[in-house]
Amino acid sequence: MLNYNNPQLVIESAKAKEGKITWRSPSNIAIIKYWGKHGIQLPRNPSISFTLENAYSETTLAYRPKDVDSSYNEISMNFIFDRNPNEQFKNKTVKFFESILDIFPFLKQFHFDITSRNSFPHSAGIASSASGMSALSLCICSLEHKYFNTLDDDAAFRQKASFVSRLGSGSACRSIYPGMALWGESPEWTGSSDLYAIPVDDTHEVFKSYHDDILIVSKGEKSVSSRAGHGLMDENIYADNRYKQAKNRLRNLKSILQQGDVEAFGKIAESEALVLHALMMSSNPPYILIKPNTLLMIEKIHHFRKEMKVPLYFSLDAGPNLHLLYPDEVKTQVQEFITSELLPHCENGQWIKDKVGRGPLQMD
Ligand code: 2P0
Repeated sequence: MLNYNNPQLVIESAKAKEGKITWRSPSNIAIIKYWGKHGIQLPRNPSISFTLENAYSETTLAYRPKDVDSSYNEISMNFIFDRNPNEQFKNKTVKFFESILDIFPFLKQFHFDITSRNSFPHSAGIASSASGMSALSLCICSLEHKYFNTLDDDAAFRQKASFVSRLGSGSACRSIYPGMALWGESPEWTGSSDLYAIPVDDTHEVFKSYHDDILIVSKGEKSVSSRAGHGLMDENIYADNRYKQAKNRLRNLKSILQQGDVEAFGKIAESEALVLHALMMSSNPPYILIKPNTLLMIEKIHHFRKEMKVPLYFSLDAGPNLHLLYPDEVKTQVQEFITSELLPHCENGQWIKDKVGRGPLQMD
């Protein structure tokens, strides 16, 4: 089993200097969903996603050697989110740093000032743990490389960044790669692993410029967190069949992606979204994250697809907002439909035009 624990990664105190590292890392939308986990952030089934372009987090990790009189046993940091100190994010990040000290013992040697922002509007109901945790993990891996010259090879760097991101938030491990990424062991995909995501680049051209427009149905805080939602899968009576279904779908998806079959792809994406929410509704206690306007727009999308014969399909994350998936060649027609038919049902008419992206970028 891959083990990144390394007690050697300690910096000679005379060599520790101050500096900063910035990464921009995108969110992603799962086509086959990860829902249910075990052990230390291990998925119950493999998942695959599109990495997005315009919905991203940008995180700066500023570091300086700790003062001589401060404790070397504690993580020391401030966390600024959207220009304001954020205690909730700070506490979450301190816990995350503590959980990866065996991998990065040098994290105890610095004080950190972490500054982060999202490109998408604050609390727009867009999953930010994938972009936020992947951006932070990339910064930490860059810091390791800076001091120890360990991660020169791009594939090794990304694999470690994906492994570390997974420990912060499962879905974050897929954001490390451009295009599409697969997380979880799947016999058809060579090199796939439960420990990190791998890039999926042998897809048909049509999927390399796919659109994912995000329609904001509600910006409100979710009533049940994803962490709690994953936990409820342990007692869900449909869980075993669900895990089997996801594995089978991933098997079928390989040829669909290679052949560019947008209809078969869309059918799977839509069913995955509905199954995800059905699992929530069949949890104990049950809960519902979609809103009346989510359903209203789903009906309009189905009607438009049938009448116009356009391969427009939807997905959903763990929330009420709709992700509209479609190939570039129908962009004009679909965006006209969104503007005239769907935006009136969005909160403040808000939407984010997004598409398959280039993956994370180092900014400095
Ligand atoms: C996914 N989601 O595959 C699924 C589908 C949301 C809907 O993984 O507890 O924030 O941090 O590992 O990754 C969201 O849950 O959960 C998620 P943790 P995460 O994208």
